[in-house]
Amino acid sequence: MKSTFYPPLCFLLLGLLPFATAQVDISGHVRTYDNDNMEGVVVTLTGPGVSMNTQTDVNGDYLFSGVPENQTYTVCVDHDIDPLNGVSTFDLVLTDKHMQFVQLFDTPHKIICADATGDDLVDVADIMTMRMLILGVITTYPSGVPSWRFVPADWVPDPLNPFPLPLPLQCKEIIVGSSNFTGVDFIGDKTGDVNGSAVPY
Ligand SMILES: [Ca+2]
Ligand SMILES: [Ca+2]
Repeated sequence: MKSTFYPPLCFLLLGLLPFATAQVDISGHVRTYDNDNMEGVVVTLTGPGVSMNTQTDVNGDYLFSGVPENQTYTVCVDHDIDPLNGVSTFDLVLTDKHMQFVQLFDTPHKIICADATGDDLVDVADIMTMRMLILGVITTYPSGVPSWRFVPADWVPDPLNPFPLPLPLQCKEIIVGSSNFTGVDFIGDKTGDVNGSAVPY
């Protein structure tokens, strides 16, 4: 009697499916140095064959879903809007006091904020730049300095000199395994605002 082999149906179906890579989620949070959540910050994720972007929500949180596992990725943040946000003559006074060693900034993040010219120094040129911005002589910071500069939240700067900022600027490289990757957090420093009066939007 002739016999015929019929492979199990599930094997046949598996043969029709494309190769599927397991996927994970990558998430994080963006805030100011004084813990205000930052909404609307553009977050990008790049890696082998992957380029995604999203924005932080009202709680400062972001999420990338369905990212292929076991890859190295770069997460970057950007929020280059409203350069004048939070910048007033009081910031000039405080920056001058820091420069004169009369009243030093109490966090290295304020030193980053004060460097309006982006040359990794806080000096009179920064005060002049802030003043020109307040007066409307300029509408953006020189040398491509963005309105907000971001550093990874787990970065530990020298409290007296946070420069140079960690590379790649405004980004963090992460090695993702087979589990969800959480806590890719950033701190935003508003250029020209050394007393935290900028609105964190
Ligand atoms: Ca400077
Ligand atoms: Ca201010």
